[in-house]
Amino acid sequence: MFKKFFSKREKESPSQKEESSSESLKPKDKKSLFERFKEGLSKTKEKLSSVLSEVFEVDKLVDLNLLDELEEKLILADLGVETTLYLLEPFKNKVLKGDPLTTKELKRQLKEQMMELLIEYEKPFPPSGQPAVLFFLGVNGVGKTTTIAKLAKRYKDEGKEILLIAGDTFRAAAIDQLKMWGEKVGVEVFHQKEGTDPSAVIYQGLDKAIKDKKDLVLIDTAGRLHTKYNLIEELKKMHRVMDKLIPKENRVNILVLDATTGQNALSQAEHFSKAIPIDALIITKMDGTAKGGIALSVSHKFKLPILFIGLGEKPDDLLPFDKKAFIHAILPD
Ligand SMILES: Nc1nc2c(ncn2[C@@H]2O[C@H](COP(=O)(O)OP(=O)(O)OP(=O)(O)O)[C@@H](O)[C@H]2O)c(=O)[nH]1
Ligand SMILES: [Mg+2]
Repeated sequence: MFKKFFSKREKESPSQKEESSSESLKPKDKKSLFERFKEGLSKTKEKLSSVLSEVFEVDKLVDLNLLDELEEKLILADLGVETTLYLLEPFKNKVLKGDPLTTKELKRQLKEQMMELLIEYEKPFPPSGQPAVLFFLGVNGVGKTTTIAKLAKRYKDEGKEILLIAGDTFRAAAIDQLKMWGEKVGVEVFHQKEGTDPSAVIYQGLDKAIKDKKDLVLIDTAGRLHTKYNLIEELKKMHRVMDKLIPKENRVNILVLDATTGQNALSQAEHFSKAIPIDALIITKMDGTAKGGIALSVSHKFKLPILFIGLGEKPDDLLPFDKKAFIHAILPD
């Protein structure tokens, strides 16, 4: 399987290669992806639709009162103050100038602006290096380990040789959890004892991945640490260790955020981006919350693309982020 996968890729032109390496970010089946977004995001949709339908109920001319009302509702749907004001500013200016604007047109333009606000991931994902390395960070409980398992399954199914590194040495159960997922999904896990320096585990794991010619390495980290070190310093150290072995262009630092925490996700993004450069986001637990608007807020504020969203606990419940499907799911026509 592995050999077949590579002999096929060797014959491809560079542009074909690039296309196939970012294949997993492309919706494989538009219709089912759309349906799954709709189902998974139903709580956010209900909230947004119920608040917005009052505003958009009848097609009438927009005035400042209506925009104030809309402002309040978008903030309640967890788009955050900054993003909401940014979205509504052009409409306020229009109304203040006395230009006619209907609620129907407002809704259409609002959706268009939401699309522009969501940053696209422009590079191939995962990177094409051997190995490509995905480094996961985020506070405890956001879903890092589960997301790693879901992605490991996804890329194993595509024929990639994968290694997981148990860089969360904070507690034995975290190592066991990753080992359990490794067995379930059928991928190798590199681990050391609880309490080992996570940077050392990462170094040894990456060294092994290079020797074993793995295609893809996914590194789990802890949202907290034992000791004297603080988390930020420890993450910086892990980053320096990766610098020694893997070129930057072959690595993606992924911040995992839990949608149910709403605006708190913004302070997490701020906190972690002080440690290392964040390249992209994965937002989990979108299925359990009406706070899906956080995706717009965090992507806008930190100019970060969202790679995937988590819509459940099972290995297949991770979908590539499709901004059109997302906006349509939370704000249907
Ligand atoms: N509903 C739902 N639950 C999820 C999703 N992603 C993760 N979870 C659940 O969230 C809980 C925490 O997930 P973990 O993967 O252990 O989180 P973690 O970030 O690794 O946590 P620590 O190891 O403590 O730092 C688990 O019960 C997961 O099943 C999701 O997209 N939807
Ligand atoms: Mg974990």
